[in-house]
Amino acid sequence: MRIERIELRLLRLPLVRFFETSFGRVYDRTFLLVTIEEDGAPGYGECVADHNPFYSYETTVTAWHIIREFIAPVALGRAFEHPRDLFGALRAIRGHNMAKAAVEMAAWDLFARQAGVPLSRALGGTRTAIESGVSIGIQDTLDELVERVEAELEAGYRRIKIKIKPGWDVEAVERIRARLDGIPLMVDANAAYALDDAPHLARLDRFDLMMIEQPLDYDDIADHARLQQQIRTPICLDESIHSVRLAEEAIARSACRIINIKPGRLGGHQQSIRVHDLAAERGIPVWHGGMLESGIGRAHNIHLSTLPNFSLPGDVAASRRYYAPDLIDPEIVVRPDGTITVPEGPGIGVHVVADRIAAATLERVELT
Ligand code: OSB
Ligand code: MG
Repeated sequence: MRIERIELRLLRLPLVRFFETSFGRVYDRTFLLVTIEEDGAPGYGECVADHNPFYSYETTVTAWHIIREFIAPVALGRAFEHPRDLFGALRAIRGHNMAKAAVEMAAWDLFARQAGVPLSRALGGTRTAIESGVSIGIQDTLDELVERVEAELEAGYRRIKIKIKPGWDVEAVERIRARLDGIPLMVDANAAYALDDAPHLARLDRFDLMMIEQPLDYDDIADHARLQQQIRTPICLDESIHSVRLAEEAIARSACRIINIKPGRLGGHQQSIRVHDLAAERGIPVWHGGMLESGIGRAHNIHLSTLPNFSLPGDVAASRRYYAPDLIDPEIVVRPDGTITVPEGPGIGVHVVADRIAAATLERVELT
């Protein structure tokens, strides 16, 4: 493929409902949309970098800068045999995985469209439907939390994840368990604790949680290994796993028993497949994380989730939980059995609504 044109847009969409993590509460989502083109055929990629550098150091502004000044010249400069070659071609750029991923994923979409196959097939996926879970943010009250958990179970979701932070953890889980014993339940701390909190986190052990996601700092594999020796609940790493090498290190040091895969964090589909394969080899289950994506990024996530070692429900939920309307039509729906059907058309296989994108656009640039 030869990428002839890259369009970069900065978009803002209001969230259907606020989302609160240990980083704070948000009411809307700002992100970049990358559209690439060859012979008039498009490829779409969503950059999951946020307005602020809280989840990762990347922001919409750094991603814009890195794509425009450094990634686009490489991507536009030569023909690629396969989208899997793009990440390696960007090696000289250190980090900035979210910026790289947006362009790489757009290239995969274009590649699959040109081949006339669904992206899932191009990625090596095998499923026709994926299992959906939900991530429920911190609420104003524990009563509201329990209500939301019940509503999502009612909608069919196959596992519930709640966000935790100091002051909103053991009691929150206790309240849910008191009412809904036995449901598949997990927690995500987004790095809100320190190793000294181990005795406190061990109080979660009696609730039979599927896992605790990223309890400690984003760059701390050593302390996660120490923590895992002090708690029974399996640790899952999200923020800490930026590369195949870090995944290997975390597994080797027993810093986690499960890995959350987000292509934005890892630099795209190719690196995600490599972490997926490595984890499979080492007997570590993976699941697909979410970054409050619009339907475009969400469609990518669905396709990647069709690989066989995505053996736990992901944070890949229905459009209506996030954006109404979504940027795609029809929107992504979760069936009453808690699964999402994988789109069958070429590429990401969803129809992108141009005027909704135009309406949400704050800035736009075209690179050739
Ligand atoms: O840690 O998984 C996370 C959203 C934004 C940033 C980080 C995370 C999340 C979520 C939401 O948990 C997942 C989703 O529903 O998209
Ligand atoms: Mg997480």
